[in-house]
Amino acid sequence: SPDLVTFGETMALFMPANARSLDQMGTVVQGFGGAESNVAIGVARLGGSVGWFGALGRDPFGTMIYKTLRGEGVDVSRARLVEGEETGVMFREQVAGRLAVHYRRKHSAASRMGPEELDADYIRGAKLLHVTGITAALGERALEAVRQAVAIAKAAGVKVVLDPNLRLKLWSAEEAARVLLPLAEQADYFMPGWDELQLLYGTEDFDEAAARLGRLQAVSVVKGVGERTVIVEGERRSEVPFYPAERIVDTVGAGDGFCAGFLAGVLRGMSAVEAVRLASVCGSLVIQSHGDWEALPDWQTASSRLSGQAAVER
Ligand code: KDG
Repeated sequence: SPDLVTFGETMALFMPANARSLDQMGTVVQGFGGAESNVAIGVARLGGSVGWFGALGRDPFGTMIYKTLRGEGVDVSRARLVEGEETGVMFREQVAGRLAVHYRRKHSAASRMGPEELDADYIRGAKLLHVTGITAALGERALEAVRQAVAIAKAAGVKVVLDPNLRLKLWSAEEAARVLLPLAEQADYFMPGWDELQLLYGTEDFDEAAARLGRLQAVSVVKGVGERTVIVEGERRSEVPFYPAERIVDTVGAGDGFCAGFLAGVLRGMSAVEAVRLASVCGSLVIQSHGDWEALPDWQTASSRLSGQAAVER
């Protein structure tokens, strides 16, 4: 098995060119995205061994996603292209400077996923299992798959990473809290954004939230507390400033890039603080260009940023 295993829904993505809104006609850019596959691509580019699985329709979008993931070096041996089913689709647009997302995923192959998608030995053979609140929000059966995957991992000593990835178009903050907080109790790494944690815990007081996190067995990595990341481990707190971005083009995928950098760092044996530094470089590169994962760095690029050397091309 790969060192890191993740699963979820990956969708075709269409965005109008030139920051147009979708109620106007014009040229559209085609790509794809999915939180879990974004993480997988990021880890693979950083030299990590990673597998992604999930159900895709056997249609042009599923094929595009499958081939591209494989080309990026992600193990897709457990992914399925399902005959007669459809790959989910999402659209993104800029409306008055704000990003809006429209999903067409209700009847997708991935939203029908259940525990039968899991290859228990594949999970048992990994070092880390990455799960997100998006997969948990797809439906009862997908949630059951998440719970079973976590149980399989825990029983085998595989570390569990939980990124809540709250998508309020899929469920309410209350539903998310009811499902995700018990999962956080089982996680070894819990990676919420501060905005997400406020919704899950129902508090705007960071000290109160940190005290709750400190009672988890997990190392919690809270992104975006001001311009920094706070790592909470029991009573201990460490802070790492965000790596600066020269310009902000598209923030979607930054959390996944961050997660990829963090997990690649953990797999390389880095401390949590070092892994967050790497994570922050990856997040910063993602927000400086369009798309969820296209700008994710390879190891050489990331490590030269980390060591403060500007990459010189000549
Ligand atoms: O984190 C980025 C994801 O939101 C995006 O790629 C699409 O997985 C996705 C989702 O469900 O919103």
